[in-house]
Amino acid sequence: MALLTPEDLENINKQLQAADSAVRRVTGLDIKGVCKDFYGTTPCCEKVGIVPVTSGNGIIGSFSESLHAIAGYFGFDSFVTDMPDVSGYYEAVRNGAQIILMADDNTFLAHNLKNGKIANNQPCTGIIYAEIASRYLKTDSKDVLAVGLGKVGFPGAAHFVNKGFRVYGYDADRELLDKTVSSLGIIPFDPVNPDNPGKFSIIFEATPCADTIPESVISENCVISTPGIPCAISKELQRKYGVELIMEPLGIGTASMLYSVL
Ligand code: NAD
Ligand code: 2YG
Ligand code: MG
Repeated sequence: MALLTPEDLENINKQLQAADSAVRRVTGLDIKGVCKDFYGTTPCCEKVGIVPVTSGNGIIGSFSESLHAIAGYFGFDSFVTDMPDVSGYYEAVRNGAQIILMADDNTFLAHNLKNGKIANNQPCTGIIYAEIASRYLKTDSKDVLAVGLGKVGFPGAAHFVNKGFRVYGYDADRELLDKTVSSLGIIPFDPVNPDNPGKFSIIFEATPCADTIPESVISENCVISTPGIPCAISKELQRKYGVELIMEPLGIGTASMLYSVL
């Protein structure tokens, strides 16, 4: 799995503010508003304990601090434990955490100790980026292009299907694409011959690669909702087509996790 770097997380508050403005332009609501409306939950007084984890590739500089900033941004009272790992978990619970946030290289979870709800970052991220794009105010189109159908992309594509969208899907892994086509009933998309079905006003991307969206499918003022890092399209294409880009490295997915466990 592609891991976040401290560079991805630089100026996380600014990145969140920019993402909030984009989400507002696309949906009429800010990130918090979409989460509240989608999950039907509102934070009240839940204390969030953030536990740094040293296993595998170890602590990512500013990961825990970024989660602290993100939790605060969305109105949650949070703290980062002094100790990592099991000692940190113990410290978080002893200090009154109701929700635990922690991540190793494979799993980033939110666990609400009071109601037992648990969330995984990958599906929560895919679903909320799909939900945001599905609310695009400037189109009535029910067609979506989904590029990247892995642990984030699959739940995102499934969310569009559940909401009644016609989903065209592509993944570089042919076997995964075939499996997803049959399990979700989506339409396979061929980026080498993208003439049919033409251009999209809603595109969802979740790959760890750059430049994954062919220019020929990008329509004027389309929304590209992409948790995938690095960005799916160049700055030039973004400008050329007036693309409304929803892309942020950690906060939108974390908000989705937190609201889902309330
Ligand atoms: P994954 O490995 O499970 O899935 C990625 C998929 O992309 C794979 O199926 C792979 O075959 C496919 N792929 C790779 N190159 C491709 C290409 N050029 N065209 C089409 N498909 C291609 O990974 P994941 O856990 O789903 O994560 C996807 C991306 O999302 C990563 O960059 C990850 O860091 C990022 N991510 C971001 C957030 C966020 O909050 N922004 C949260 C979680 C993950
Ligand atoms: O506690 C720490 O500092 C580390 N153990 C955190 C490790 C997180 C690893 N996961 C990732 O980098 C991401 N692919 C998942 C994070 C979601 C947002 N992109
Ligand atoms: Mg995110």
